[in-house]
Amino acid sequence: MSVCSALLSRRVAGGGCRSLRAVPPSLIHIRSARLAEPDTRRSEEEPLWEETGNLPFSRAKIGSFIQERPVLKNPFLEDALLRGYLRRHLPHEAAFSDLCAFGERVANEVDEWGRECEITPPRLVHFDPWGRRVDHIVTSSAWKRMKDLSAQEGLVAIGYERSFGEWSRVYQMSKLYIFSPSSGLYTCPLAMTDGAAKVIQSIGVSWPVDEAYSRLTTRQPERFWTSGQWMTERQGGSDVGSGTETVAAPQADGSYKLHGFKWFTSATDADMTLTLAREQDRSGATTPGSRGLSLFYAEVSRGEDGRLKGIEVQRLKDKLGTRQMPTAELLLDGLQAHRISEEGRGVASIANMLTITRIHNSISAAAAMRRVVQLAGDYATRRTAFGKLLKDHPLHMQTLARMEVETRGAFLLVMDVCRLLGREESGVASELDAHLLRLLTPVVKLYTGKQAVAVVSEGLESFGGQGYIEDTGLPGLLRDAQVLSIWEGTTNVLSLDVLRCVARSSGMVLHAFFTHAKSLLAGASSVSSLSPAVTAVDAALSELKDFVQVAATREPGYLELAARDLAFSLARIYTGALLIDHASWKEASSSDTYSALRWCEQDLCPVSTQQARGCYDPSTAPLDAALVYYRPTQG
Ligand code: MFK
Repeated sequence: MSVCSALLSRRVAGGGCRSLRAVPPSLIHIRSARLAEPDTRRSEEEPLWEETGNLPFSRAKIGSFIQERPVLKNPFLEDALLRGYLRRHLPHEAAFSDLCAFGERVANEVDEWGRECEITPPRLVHFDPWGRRVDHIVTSSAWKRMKDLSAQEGLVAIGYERSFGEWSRVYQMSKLYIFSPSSGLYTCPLAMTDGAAKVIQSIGVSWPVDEAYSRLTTRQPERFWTSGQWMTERQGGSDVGSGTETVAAPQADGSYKLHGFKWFTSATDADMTLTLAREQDRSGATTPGSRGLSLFYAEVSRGEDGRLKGIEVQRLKDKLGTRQMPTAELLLDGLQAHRISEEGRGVASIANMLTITRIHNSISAAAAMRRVVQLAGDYATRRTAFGKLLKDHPLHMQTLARMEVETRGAFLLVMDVCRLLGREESGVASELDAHLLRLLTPVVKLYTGKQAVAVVSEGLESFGGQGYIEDTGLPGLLRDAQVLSIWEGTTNVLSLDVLRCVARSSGMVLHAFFTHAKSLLAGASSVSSLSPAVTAVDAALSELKDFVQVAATREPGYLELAARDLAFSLARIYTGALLIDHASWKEASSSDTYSALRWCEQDLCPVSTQQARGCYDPSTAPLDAALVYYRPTQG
């Protein structure tokens, strides 16, 4: 007989507490805890509980059960798809051992720093104790360590060293992928640093940006610079052509002084920036619209008096997430700068930066999904409910499996874009590759941004209430995911960018899309287990082709209404083809096949589905507006 049941029998025999037999053990514990409070009379049984060493709630009053936390393990070793993808495409021992060692460092060291960045957010000190304006952005020591680590690990440099030729971007982005969720958002300055290096490289590495380029791409922490990208002004971040008020006043020495107000400048502690401004002519006049915008390079430095030269930091942004990172409003008050694009070619020149930062954004999105799936999967092996571990509840596992499928799709889509970028940069890209890169960059950004919010939100739910508790570190994942669909172009702006590149290429980007997707399917045609998926993607491609043919004959507003669904269709179809392709690899696992099949069960071509319902017909726009603004008349 256990001590507990012996006790119960004794009490019942004494007639003192008959009803206890029906009371669940947990309530008995609560009762005995009350008895143990200092001012309460001690019960006669208590010495016996103490003797047995079985006196729960006697001190802490919180019970003995403590839920085990989810454990972050080496994110490289834990990621079967990442390792499989690299084994297939980049089977280099050096890359594997570097990623493995970095994964170890992320789990055992860097993740803590990321947490420190979150709980020690940057703050702005406007004045020194004697009243002198200094505008110091004070960041945590962890944030500074992230900068050194980024240089040492070559998180930007790898993309420019090109040690692995056309696969160098895949290698670089794999590192960023395992780093991102532990990075305390340091991936944001790295994205812009990478984008700035890319812009400089495409313009030409010469004065005045040669020194900057070497610092952006170095592995030496003491030389490493990060860059900002100051584009958004008070009128907004999407319509840059109309919204940019900053003017560039030419100086006698050929440089410029910038005057303007930048409304969202991320990672404001950067060492330099690329920014847009309107060049003034001799009379001070500027050209309106995008045609008046040029691209400028400026260093962020301080004078001997400690003040920022030509910049005032108005305030730090109070953001939903990404609080680890300083985002500020800046008054440019005569900031010295150099024009690095041709006059009026600012938007086209900064587009290279947008391509890079949008790919980084997509890496962060896929990485956020992967992280929450890893943690939720680990937690399911530690958490018991309704008599068994969560992992033994089929419905729970179905939910995690769906998250896994989304994560796999996002990963393959973004890695394929990195593959294309690497090919372009190493000079081996075909025309088809170049078209695909242009089309898929907005597609991957907009699709993974949305997926990340959904998957991370679902992931939090899989922890129950603990997913909602700040110091677990989990809510921060969701807050930080929300920026991914906003930053660097919203879903709708990027959907319109898809239309832009279709129109500007006279449809060649779509031709490349169909050709490559078909070739991916062709490689899997002999794998019978994949045939339902192949059939589904094939059918979706036909539907998409039909849509394009019909849309080409309709009024311009038709395509605009369809833009978002079109972009989603491109993402789902292409991702389906990539999952199929990966699953047809000779070393693929049954999970690779299963995820391809599952992915392809969804509506792969929503633009066709919605078209059949008349959702883009001319009557739709006024009906949508009427629905949004419907107000019942009184009574
Ligand atoms: C993690 C930190 C988070 C902190 C919180 C952040 C909150 C949000 C803060 C922000 O605001 S982030 C800023 C987000 N803004 C953007 O990403 C810009 C979004 N807007 C666009 O992308 C617009 O489409 C764009 C500004 C590019 C439209 O400008 P235009 O001038 O109307 O474009 P236009 O005339 O179609 O194209 C001009 C040239 O650029 C053309 O070249 P050409 O003259 O040679 O033909 C285009 O081909 C080229 N171009 C435009 N987009 C391109 C591109 N080239 C390549 N790729 C692209 N995506």
